[in-house]
Amino acid sequence: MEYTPAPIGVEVRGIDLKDRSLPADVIEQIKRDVHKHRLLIFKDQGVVSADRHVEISQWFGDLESTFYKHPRSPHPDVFRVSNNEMEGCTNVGRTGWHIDGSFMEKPFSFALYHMVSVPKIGNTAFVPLKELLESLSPETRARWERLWRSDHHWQYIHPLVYPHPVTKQPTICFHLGMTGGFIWDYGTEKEKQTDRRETSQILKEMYEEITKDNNRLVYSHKWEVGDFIISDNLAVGHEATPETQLPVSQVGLRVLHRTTVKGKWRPRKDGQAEG
Ligand SMILES: O=C(O)CCC(=O)C(=O)O
Ligand SMILES: [Fe+2]
Repeated sequence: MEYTPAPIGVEVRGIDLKDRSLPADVIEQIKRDVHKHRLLIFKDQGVVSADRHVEISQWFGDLESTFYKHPRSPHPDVFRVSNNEMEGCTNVGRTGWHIDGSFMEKPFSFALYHMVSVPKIGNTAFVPLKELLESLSPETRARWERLWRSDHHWQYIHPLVYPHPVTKQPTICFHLGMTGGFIWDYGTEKEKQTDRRETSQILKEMYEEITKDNNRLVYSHKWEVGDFIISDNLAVGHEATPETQLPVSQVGLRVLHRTTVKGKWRPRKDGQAEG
């Protein structure tokens, strides 16, 4: 296996994920390195079958699927995303920057993406969340550290900023398009919920911080045939760029297969890796 640094994460060459006899130590290295690099971009993988995609995903734990099962989905645990609604779910990841499963008690730990039909354009954009936090002014960082966030159904309230349960690096649990609101200083006597106006101001501020200085922090991945990406979902934000929705007549068919690995941890301020 050879690693070449990418703007976030690494490109990986010299390994065939389709090979069912990969040695256990190689698999262990991949599992370690996805936390270390956060995005492993495997090149030249050809077409990875849905069954194999699921098997690779299971190296990381049990799978969990919360999405709409499109009739063309090749496996119950494979989310099929497309620019043609006959082929897969459209408009996925277009409501704003997010991590997958931010609305759950335990957001997904990993997401694995494979573009089985590559369009001319239609990038997925990624942002490293530790670097995002480190790029904030001390005042903004201090404000974000005081915020807790709820999903759009007000089911789970998570700290916005917390230590990643495995790497202990600071990270963010968020979804700019599916947030019910924020609570300042949750659990203290200063606790105060944001109203709709303040909620949208905070979401706008987060958007501006992610995309500031002409997207300095953003890595926009241009998909090539054979790309297979494993991401440490808790450490990296992402969004589907607007071009992902361009019609087949203009950019060709786009079909993305995605799996998600069940989260093991509730985000916690104290970084304890437990329920
Ligand atoms: O279509 C894409 O590029 C990404 C969509 C997305 O957010 C996801 O699959 O989780
Ligand atoms: Fe997503």
